[in-house]
Amino acid sequence: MCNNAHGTHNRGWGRPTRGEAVKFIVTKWKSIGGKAILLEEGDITLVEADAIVNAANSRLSGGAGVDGAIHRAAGSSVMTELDGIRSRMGKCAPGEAVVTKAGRLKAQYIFHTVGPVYRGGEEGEPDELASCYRECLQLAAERDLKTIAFPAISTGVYGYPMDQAAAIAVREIRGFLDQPSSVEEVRVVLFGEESLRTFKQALGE
Ligand code: AR6
Repeated sequence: MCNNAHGTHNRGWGRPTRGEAVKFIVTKWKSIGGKAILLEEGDITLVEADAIVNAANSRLSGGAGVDGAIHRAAGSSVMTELDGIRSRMGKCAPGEAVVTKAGRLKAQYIFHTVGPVYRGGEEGEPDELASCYRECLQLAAERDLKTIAFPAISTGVYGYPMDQAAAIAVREIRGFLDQPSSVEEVRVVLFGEESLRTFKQALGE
């Protein structure tokens, strides 16, 4: 096991450390302070973390992909809470995030963030996607949370190329973990081996 600063290691753990979602923990990266990024393949709704990030839409109205799966798994209390948020603040812009409790998920909170729709990459999408990660990590730190799980925001219905999205995600998470905060572990939960491979490359494996 490689625990050197900014090192990575592969370890074929046959079972997850927590929860049942994760088939395999493939890569663990540790910052100088011992904080970790875990890349995992599985269903994020089954992951245990203090906060789980949802890839939502601006209307916060639920949808397909991760959004649909999270609402189904968490139950209707989450949409009821979002209804209240929506009536107070209207739409949630790309790059921003709102917080609800997590219903039946094994988490305290869901951070609903709105990724950019990919339109070629020159209309501010990289900044918006980076902001999604930063905002959610900041929300976790403000709540003194230790663990947070992200899906690959914008890489499904919103069409962001996985390699570009992975590079942004890894850069933002690493940058955040290099600063002092309560957050000790960031899990990126990916659907499919191809996504996992791409994130692994972004992590420098
Ligand atoms: N666990 C982990 N990853 C998942 C899961 C899951 N259960 N389900 C899908 N993915 P997407 P977006 C992966 O489309 O691109 C919704 O309709 C998926 O393979 O969920 O940000 C919203 O309401 C992909 O790599 O989110 C919005 O309208 C990644 O998660 C819109 O989709 C993100 O795919 C948001 O689109």
